[in-house]
Amino acid sequence: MTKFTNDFLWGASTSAYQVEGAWNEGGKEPSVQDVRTPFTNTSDFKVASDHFHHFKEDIALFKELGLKAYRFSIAWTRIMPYGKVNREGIKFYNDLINELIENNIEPIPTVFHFDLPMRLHESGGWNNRKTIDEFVEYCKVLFDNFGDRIRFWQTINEQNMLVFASKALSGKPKTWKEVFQANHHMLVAQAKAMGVYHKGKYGGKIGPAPNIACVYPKTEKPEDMLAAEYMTSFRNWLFLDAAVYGVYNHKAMRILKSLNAIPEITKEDRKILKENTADFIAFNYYNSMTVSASNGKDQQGVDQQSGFSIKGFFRSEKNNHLRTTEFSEWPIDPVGLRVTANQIYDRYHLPLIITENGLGQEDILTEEGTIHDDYRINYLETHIEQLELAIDDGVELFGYCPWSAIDLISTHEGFRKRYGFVYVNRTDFDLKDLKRYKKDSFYWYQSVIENNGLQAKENK
Ligand code: BGP
Repeated sequence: MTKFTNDFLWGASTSAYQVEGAWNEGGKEPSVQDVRTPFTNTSDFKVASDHFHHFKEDIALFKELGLKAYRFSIAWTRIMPYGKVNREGIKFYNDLINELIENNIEPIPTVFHFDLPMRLHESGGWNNRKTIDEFVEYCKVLFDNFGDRIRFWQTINEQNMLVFASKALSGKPKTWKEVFQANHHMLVAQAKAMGVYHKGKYGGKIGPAPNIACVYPKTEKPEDMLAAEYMTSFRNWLFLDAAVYGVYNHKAMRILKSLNAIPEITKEDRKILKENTADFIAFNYYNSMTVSASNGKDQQGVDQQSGFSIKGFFRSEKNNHLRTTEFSEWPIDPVGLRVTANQIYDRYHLPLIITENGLGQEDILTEEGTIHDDYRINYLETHIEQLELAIDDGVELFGYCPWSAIDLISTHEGFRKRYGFVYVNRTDFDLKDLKRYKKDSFYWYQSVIENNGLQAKENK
């Protein structure tokens, strides 16, 4: 018997700057992602998978895959280039949303996924309080134009990773103080946008989409447990407590104090946070974390998923019980997904949807046009098994959208690191014909969706 409800949203994910391309078409303003120097040996984001021009063909493939939902992001720079509403941008997303609906695929948009308009970046980005108003205005345009067809809006993708990997995602290193002031402005912007949405009675639900990872203590030492608790508060609950309860987490505050990074929070900000909270929680999960008590050295992580350490509180450790991915050695931990989903549900009692989870790996296109990605099938299958168990535990889970629906450019590791169910024929520096091919994982996921879950092992 399947554990998943009949209306469970089996989906898949992408984000605008990683998949769309057409970086300077349709009246679009460049975003920080369009203009930043690409990481060594990786493509820029100018063409990506050219989804902007191929979206109908891609949605036809999503329909064949059987997707019930498509989680994508809207490019702020298409909708409000240089601060003005752009009809062409609105038309593009109207066409995309309508095409999805005509194919019985639920559109689940993210308002902001790492691609701040360049103009705002140059005037201080999220450190400038004015960005809050720009964001809220942009959200209102989205709600007014698309709100009649959207049931689930996500505000900001992985705000916590934007904070902890600010170098990778926005170009230049900042002090902790600057980073957490920017973070505070994002929290206020998110709360204001949720308020505008609720007040406007658009009829759907709205929530945040952070990256949440459970944190294990390296040993049974009480100090390691405390370290795990501190990291959990700092990496996870700081963001969700603000979005769901409208408060700053006390242990995260303790760390911010020691980093001399407590943001300026006005009385009005506190009120806004408290009065405007989330209806559901979307979260991305790739791996768990493991920490021990701090050894007094402060080291930063290298990318958005890898561990990091905070002097006096916790130190990231390798978990010797887990295999790791080929790229960047992220721990592979399906049970961690069950733990994470339970922790979130325990704490907030809101419906959950997983908006990213997946394996980035190089794929080989054979001469017959096939891609044998059994490693990806294995990754996803073991994670879905744990979701079934989480549902058994009582977690209210209404959707699962693996990353990614189609190959796209990794945040910092280029096109070589592929995640899709659909292969896109290009490399980092050769655009080839951008032809789409179905991977083995495509047919596998198609049958998962058809069965509304994994088939019992003995029937396979
Ligand atoms: C998340 C981001 C995605 C995506 C994914 C995979 O942090 O929300 O945009 O990039 O991670 O990470 P990467 O592309 O670095 O492999």
